[in-house]
Amino acid sequence: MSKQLLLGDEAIAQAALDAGLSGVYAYPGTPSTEITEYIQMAPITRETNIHSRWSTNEKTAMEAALGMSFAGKRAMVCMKHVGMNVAADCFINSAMTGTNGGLIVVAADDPSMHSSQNEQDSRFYGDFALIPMYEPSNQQEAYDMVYHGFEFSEKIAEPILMRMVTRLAHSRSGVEQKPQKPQNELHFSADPKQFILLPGIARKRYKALLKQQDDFIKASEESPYNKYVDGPNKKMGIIACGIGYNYLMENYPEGCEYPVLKIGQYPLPQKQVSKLVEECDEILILEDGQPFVERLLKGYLGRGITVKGRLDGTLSRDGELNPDNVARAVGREYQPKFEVPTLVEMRPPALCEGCGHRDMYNALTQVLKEEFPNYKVFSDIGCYTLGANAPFNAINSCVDMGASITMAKGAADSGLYPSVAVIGDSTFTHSGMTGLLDCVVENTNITVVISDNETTAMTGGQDSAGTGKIESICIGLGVAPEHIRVMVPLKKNYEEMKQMIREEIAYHGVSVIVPRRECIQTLARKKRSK
Ligand SMILES: Cc1ncc(C[n+]2csc(CCOP(=O)(O)OP(=O)(O)O)c2C)c(N)n1
Repeated sequence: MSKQLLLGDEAIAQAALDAGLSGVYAYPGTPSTEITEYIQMAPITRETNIHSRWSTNEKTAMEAALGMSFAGKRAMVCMKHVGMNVAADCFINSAMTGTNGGLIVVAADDPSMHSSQNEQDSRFYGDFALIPMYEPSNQQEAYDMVYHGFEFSEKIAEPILMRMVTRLAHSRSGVEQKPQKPQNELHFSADPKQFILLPGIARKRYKALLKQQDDFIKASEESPYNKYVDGPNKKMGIIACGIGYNYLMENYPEGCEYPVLKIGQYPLPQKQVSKLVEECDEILILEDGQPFVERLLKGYLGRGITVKGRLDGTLSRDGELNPDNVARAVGREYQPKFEVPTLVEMRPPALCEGCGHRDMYNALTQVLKEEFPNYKVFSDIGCYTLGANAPFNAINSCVDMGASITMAKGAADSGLYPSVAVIGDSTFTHSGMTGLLDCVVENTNITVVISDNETTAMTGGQDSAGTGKIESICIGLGVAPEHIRVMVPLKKNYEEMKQMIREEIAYHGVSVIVPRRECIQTLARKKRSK
């Protein structure tokens, strides 16, 4: 079959398409976005009607994919690691219902926080849900895992969690494709109550899931993605997970002197881990992200076997693995084959020149600083978070998607005035709407700025679910129409904007201000493609 140069994300997408995918469901988030974008662009998606439109958030994505699996078809859900927190309710319960058509959940983790607010490790979620997980060491393995993973999911009737990391998602390598499979026909579970998690049914299903755990361990012991490679020096044994194996091999082109257990499938293969522990004096764990395997091996008291890794300081407790720190952990000096020249000096990200968020912050902070000095601004996640930096220094918080409105509410409940929320249009529909409803229900004294650039700009300009609907959503949630004020954020409009802001802050109740101007990046792209 043909070989293509693919990003890790693209390898996952191509594998899903080749394996007879019927639908991908996702909300954008670095480093997972390219999976869905690749599927959207693939000719087969249009030709065979594969679902690929963006979902409103990760929870709706996860639920829709479970629905597709319910109907017997193969579905994939993709998200960045923090998206797992949003999807978690359905994700954990999907392990309880089990699946019908194959279901793969891709969580792309971001160790070192290249573009995230934390570096949580999604393997804890897979462990929590008690389902098998894959963690590829390279792009080909990512392809193979997804291609065969649907079958595995259908065999065990459970979802599979596929854990990626940024470096693998965003680097390219040659990937060999496998033959195209057809989509599944619509078909339903033989058990009509499988997906009804009433306590009486859920208890039975939970026992069944617990019973499956030994089979999952056996599958890991027999998995081609877990490999025990013996070495002559038994002073140390190495467990190398996912991309950690790649970094280790970079240091040992001639083969490693220590026994190595490569991990690509969880739960951990018990037999191979026992063999390594019995044969070696101490164990080094190489895992990108948090010390998931290390904690399992060490146990709570950390007595017994000697385990080295992130918990004892052999490797840093935070940040990514790389060939350098892996070299130090195995007592070697990493010799890069070539110097990487500095082509572009590092600089902090900034709002684009001409961006509407700039004009929104300029008008807003002028009014607040001069007329309402006790103000606080609760912001959210998107391009407008860059209002935290100079010259704006305009915001006081950014925690998780949707938290602007609800934190501003809590602060307003505490007596803060003015309490202002700034949220983007995509983040508003992702998880700001319910918080706004809380404010309406209690008539909270709050001013919400929905800075609408009619796209999901931060992640590259994907469609935004709220485009053309923001005012009607707010009216539907119960905001008084006269306190929904729309403005065009441009310098020439500053006086008019400032007057609107002044009036809505003075209003004691829920008001919404919508500065609306298309993102200059999507605008430029549209002009170029004309
Ligand atoms: C739970 C979660 N999902 C996805 C992301 C990735 N992400 C960060 S901001 C953002 C959307 C921003 O869109 P919008 O609110 O419209 O603001 P804009 O960037 O367009 O200004 C996304 C998808 C995230 N940080 N957290």
